[in-house]
Amino acid sequence: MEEEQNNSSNIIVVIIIVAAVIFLLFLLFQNKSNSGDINKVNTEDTAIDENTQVVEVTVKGGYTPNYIEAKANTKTVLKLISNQAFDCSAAFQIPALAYSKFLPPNGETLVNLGEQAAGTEITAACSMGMYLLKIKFV
Ligand SMILES: [Cu+2]
Repeated sequence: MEEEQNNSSNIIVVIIIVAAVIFLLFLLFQNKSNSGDINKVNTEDTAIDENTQVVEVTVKGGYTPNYIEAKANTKTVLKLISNQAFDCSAAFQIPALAYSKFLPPNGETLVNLGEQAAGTEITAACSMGMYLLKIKFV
């Protein structure tokens, strides 16, 4: 009798572990397909005209604001304003656009994010992934 109970609780534990693994794989797969939707662009093409939307972020001990909603299907230039950025937020990366730059402690840096479809989310981070910046196109 006791053995039967042990067996059924083992089966429940196995089912929970399998479900957790499937859930994690699902999350991983979802993230991959999302980043695949990002339009690859020349990040150096930072020309700004009247149709360009400029998104401003202050760099100092992280990114402020660290979540921005931007207009979809519009050329978008990210303006990083370093203000006494003597910390690792200056080691700036956008992995999905293969962009990586050491920002000056003071001054402005422009990054072209291109035109992105609604729902696209671009994540930037310091090189250690400690500070995050998300730009969502809506
Ligand atoms: Cu960091």
